[in-house]
Amino acid sequence: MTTVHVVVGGAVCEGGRLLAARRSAPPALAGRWELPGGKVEDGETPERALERELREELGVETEIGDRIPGEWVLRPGYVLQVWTARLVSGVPRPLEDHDELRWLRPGEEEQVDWLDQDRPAVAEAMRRLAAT
Ligand code: 9L3
Ligand code: MG
Repeated sequence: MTTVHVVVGGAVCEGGRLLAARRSAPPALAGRWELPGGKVEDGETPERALERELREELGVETEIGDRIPGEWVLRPGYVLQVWTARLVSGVPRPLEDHDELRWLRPGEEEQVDWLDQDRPAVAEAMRRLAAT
């Protein structure tokens, strides 16, 4: 039996902008931008995992919203799934695994070098922001 591991990413939106986070590790990914998040642990739902990751990485409490449809292969056995998220308390800071954060409005997404697998979800999150 093979297990597919899920990595969850958060499309954190506030005030019509999407949060982008620049990775500081590992070396192969450092400098690339992503939707913050990480691996779902055993016994965790993806939503709870994302809340935990956003708390650990950014120091914020969030409410997880809709899933952005789709699933993107990161490497064999690992897929990225993305949920929208809303800030409940705290101001995001790059506490762990990131060295810079930016808030981007629709149309500004090409200002940063996203990880390839994040791009479709970023595009969809920006379409939703632009429509609201
Ligand atoms: N990853 C890709 N896009 C994302 C996230 C959160 C993660 N939006 C990739 C980078 C790592 C792997 O998934 O190779 C595990 O992520 P983490 O636990 O190092 O954040
Ligand atoms: Mg992470």
